[in-house]
Amino acid sequence: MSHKAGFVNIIGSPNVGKSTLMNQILGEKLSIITSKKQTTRHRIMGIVNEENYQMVFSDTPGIIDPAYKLHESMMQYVDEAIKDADIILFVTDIYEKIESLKDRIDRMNQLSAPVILLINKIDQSDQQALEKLVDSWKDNIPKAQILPISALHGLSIDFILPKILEWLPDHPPYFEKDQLTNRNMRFFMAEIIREKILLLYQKEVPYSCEVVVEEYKEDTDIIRIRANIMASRKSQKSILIGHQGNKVKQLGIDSRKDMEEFVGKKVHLELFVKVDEGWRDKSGKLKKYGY
Ligand SMILES: Nc1nc2c(ncn2[C@@H]2O[C@H](COP(=O)(O)OP(=O)(O)OP(=O)(O)O)[C@@H](O)[C@H]2O)c(=O)[nH]1
Ligand SMILES: [Mg+2]
Repeated sequence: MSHKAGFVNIIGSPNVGKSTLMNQILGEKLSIITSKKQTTRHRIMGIVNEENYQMVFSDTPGIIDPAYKLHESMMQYVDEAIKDADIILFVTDIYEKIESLKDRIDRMNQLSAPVILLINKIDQSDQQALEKLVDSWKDNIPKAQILPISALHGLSIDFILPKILEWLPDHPPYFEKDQLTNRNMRFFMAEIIREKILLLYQKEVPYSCEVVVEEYKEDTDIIRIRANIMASRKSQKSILIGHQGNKVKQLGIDSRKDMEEFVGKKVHLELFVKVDEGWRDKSGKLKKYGY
């Protein structure tokens, strides 16, 4: 019996719904989601395994012009994902202006990999506007298969997998058939804390933080987790901690709740706020933090 396998890489602007889409396809919350841009900082693989195929999806950071070395690393993930894709899921939404995406469109047209263009958030569009948008996308990337969807509401998501399967190359599996991702528990725990930071704090603070899980210890009925939140400036440390530690306490409560859901077990969580001056622009630090 033949077996199909390949890399299906999700790329697009910040906030268009790439992570929502990957989670929806997997039926599992692997990637964190917030209404803020630059929520995703890494390439995160989510694997769909069936007897005769394996689809290795990659969620990637939203494409931006780098302002920090951190962003350069993030864009490197995107670049690699464009290069090693067997199939590209190019995500846009009903709000994006096609004219602002000229470079990306050119690149898609030059790629040999097939492109599925997903126009997301159709729950917020009307039929007429959507038809016009689909037509202009057809003109811009003629080779693309275009699907209007809503990742959040699961609209037309069922059409995506059969399309991918049509184009998926014959290949043996790349990963063990019971493997669901390329990331470990520590990574997902750190991401949960980062999501809660994005939700709980304003402006630049979430973007200046990195989360490092220092300890992940599984006992019979509880998992003990110790994590450091690294701020890039001293002034941000006190904001993160809050008056009498109120903010970081809330952060712990919110994070623990999601962690327990993710691991299906009780979690004991300890959080420490530290300063790592200017880490976002230091190559050595970025490497240490896994970028
Ligand atoms: N109305 C609507 N909102 C959506 C839809 N899909 C995603 N969103 C929302 O859009 C916001 C961004 O979603 P994400 O999945 O984090 O977007 P992303 O492209 O991964 O963003 P980055 O990681 O920052 O690049 C969140 O508030 C989602 O709830 C949709 O189909 N309809
Ligand atoms: Mg994302």
